[in-house]
Amino acid sequence: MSASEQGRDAALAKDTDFDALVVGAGFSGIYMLKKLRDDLGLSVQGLEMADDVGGTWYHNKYPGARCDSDSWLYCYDWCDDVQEEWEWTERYPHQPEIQDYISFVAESHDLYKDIEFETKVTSATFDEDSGIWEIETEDGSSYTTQYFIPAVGNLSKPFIPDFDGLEDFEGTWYHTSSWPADGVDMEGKTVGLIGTGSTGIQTMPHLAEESEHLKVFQRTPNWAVPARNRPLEEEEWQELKANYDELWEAARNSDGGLDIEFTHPTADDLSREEAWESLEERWEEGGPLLSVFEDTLINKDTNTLVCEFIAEKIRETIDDPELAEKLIPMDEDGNPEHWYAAKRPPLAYNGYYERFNRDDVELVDVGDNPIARFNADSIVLEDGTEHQIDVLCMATGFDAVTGTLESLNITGRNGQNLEDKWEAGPRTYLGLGTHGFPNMFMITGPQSPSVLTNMVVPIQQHVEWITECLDYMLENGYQHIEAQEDAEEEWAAHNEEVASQTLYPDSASWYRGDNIPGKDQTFLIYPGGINLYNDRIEAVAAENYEGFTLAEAEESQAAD
Ligand code: N01
Repeated sequence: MSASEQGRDAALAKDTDFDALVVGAGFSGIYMLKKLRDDLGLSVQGLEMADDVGGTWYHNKYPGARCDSDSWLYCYDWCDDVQEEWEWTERYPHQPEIQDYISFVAESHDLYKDIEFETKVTSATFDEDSGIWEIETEDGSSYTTQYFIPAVGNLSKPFIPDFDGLEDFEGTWYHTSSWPADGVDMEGKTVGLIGTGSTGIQTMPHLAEESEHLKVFQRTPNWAVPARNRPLEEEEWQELKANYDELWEAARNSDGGLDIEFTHPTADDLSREEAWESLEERWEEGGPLLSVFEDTLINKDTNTLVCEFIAEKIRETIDDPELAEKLIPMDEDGNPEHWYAAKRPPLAYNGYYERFNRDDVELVDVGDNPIARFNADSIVLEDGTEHQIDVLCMATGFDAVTGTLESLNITGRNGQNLEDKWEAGPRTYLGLGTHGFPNMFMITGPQSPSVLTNMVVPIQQHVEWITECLDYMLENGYQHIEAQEDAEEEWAAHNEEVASQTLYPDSASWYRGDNIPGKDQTFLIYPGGINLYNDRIEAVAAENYEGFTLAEAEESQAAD
C-alpha cells in the first residue's frame, strides 16, 4: 500500500452508509457531489426536498423571476462540454432557462443517480463516540456519513410576516418562493403585492399585466435602476464564448464576481456634470449603478450623488409629483433613507416605475400606516382603510443566510444545536466551518462573500476549497476537521470590522438580519469581496488549514 493509500485508508471512517452526504441540489450541491465523487472517488449521496435539481431556481417561479447577473457568468466555468452546447438566450437569464441549465449539467455529468429527491432532512447529529454524522429525513429514513455538507443556499427559508387574520383571508395567496409553476389566474382580479425588494420589483410589472388592478403595498421605497435586458444575438454570444476564459478570470479575481471595470475611483474629484454623464451612460446600458464609482459603498458623498441621480430619474418618470416622492427613499432634506446598494440593489425589468402611471396600478404606502390585519377579502391598514383584494403575492423575503441552516436541526459535539450556538448571531470560520461541528462544511455559509456577489463564483470557490481540503485530509490520514473557537472569534470580529468601514451597517436590511423579528443584528456576509476573501482562504490552506484542528480518528474522539 502506498503512503497515500494508507492515508486514505486511515482517514475514511469504515462503517458509514456514505463518505459524504450533501443536502440540496442547486448550483452548490450538484457541483459538490461531482467533485467528491469524480475527483476524490468518495461514495456520495445527495438529498433534495424538491422533485428535481435547481435549488433556488426550482422554487422561485413567480412571474418574471430572473437572475440579475449576466447569464454568461451565471453558470459554471469548469463545464467545457456543457459550455460547448449551451446557449444563453438573454443578458439576464429567466428562471426556466436557469433551471434547464442546472438540469442539463446534472444530466451531462450523470449526477441524478446520486440524489434522492422528495427527501426532506429533519435532523443531522454528530455522534461523538463513532465520530460520524447521522442524517434523518421526513420519511423516517436515516443515513450515516463521515462528511456532512449542507448546500442549502442563502435565501431558502421564506419569511411571511405574522399578519393578524391572515388565516381568515379567503383569496388565493402565495409567497413568491412557492408560486405555482403553472401560474395563478389573475384575469379580472384585484391583486395585492406586499414587498418592494428585488423580488417585488421584478414581479410587479408581470402582476400588473396579468391582473385587472394591482395594489402595491410599499413599506420602504427602494432604489431600482433599469436592467435593460435584451436577447443575446448569435454574434455576441460567439464573442463571449471566444473570450470565456478571460471573462471568468476577471470574475474570479473581482470584488463581486462579475467582469466589471469601474468608470471612476470616486465621484469626489468630478464635477456634478461629469458624474452625471457617467451615471447616465451606465443607466442607458442597464444593470446596477455600482460599477460607476468604486467607492459607492464606502463614501457617503458618492452614494448620495448616486441616490440623487436615481431620484431625478424617478421624478422624470412618474407623472404625479406626489406619487414620485413616495417612491423615492429620501427625506425632505434630500438625505437618502437608505444608501444605494446597502440594501440589495433591485433591477427594474419591463418598466417598474412606468407602471405606476397607469390607472390600474396603485401604490399603497404602508410606511407610516402599516398593515393591521386581514379580513376574508381585504387588507386593513392601521387607520382603518380597507383594500379589497382577490389574489395576494407575498414578496416579503427570506430568513436569509442563517435561517435554513438553523432549521435543519443540526447537533454537533456536546449535544449543542446550531440554532442555539448562533442565537446571538452566526459564528463561523470563513463561512466554511463552525466550532463544535466537526466534518461539517458549509457552502457560501454566513460570513463569506456569498450574496453580495454573483453567487456561482463563491459557490465554485467554496466547493473547490472543500475538495482540496478533503484531498489533503485523505492524503495525510486525518479523519476529522473542526474550526477552532478563537479562529472563528477572530473571523467574526474581522467581518464586523470590514463591515463597519462600509455603508452597509447604516441601512436596515436582511444583510444585517433586520427583516426577521428577534433575529440578532450582525452583518451576515463578508463584505470585503471575493478577491480578498480568496487570498485569505488560500493562505489558510497553504498553512495546512491554519485555524482548523485536524485530527486522526482516536484524537478527534478524545477532543473537547
Ligand atoms: O426580499 P426583501 P426579496 N409589511 O427582504 C417588505 C434575492 N433575489 O424577496 O423594506 C409590509 O429584500 C419589505 O419592506 P421593508 C436577492 O438577493 C435575487 O425582495 O423591510 N412590507 C421589503 O420591501 C434579494 O435581495 C434575484 O420595509 C413588508 C420586502 O417585503 C433577495 O432575493 C432576484 C413587511 C422584502 O424584501 C430577497 O429579496 C430577486 C410587512 N410586515 C431576488 N414585511 C436574483 O437576481 C416585509 N415587507 C438572483
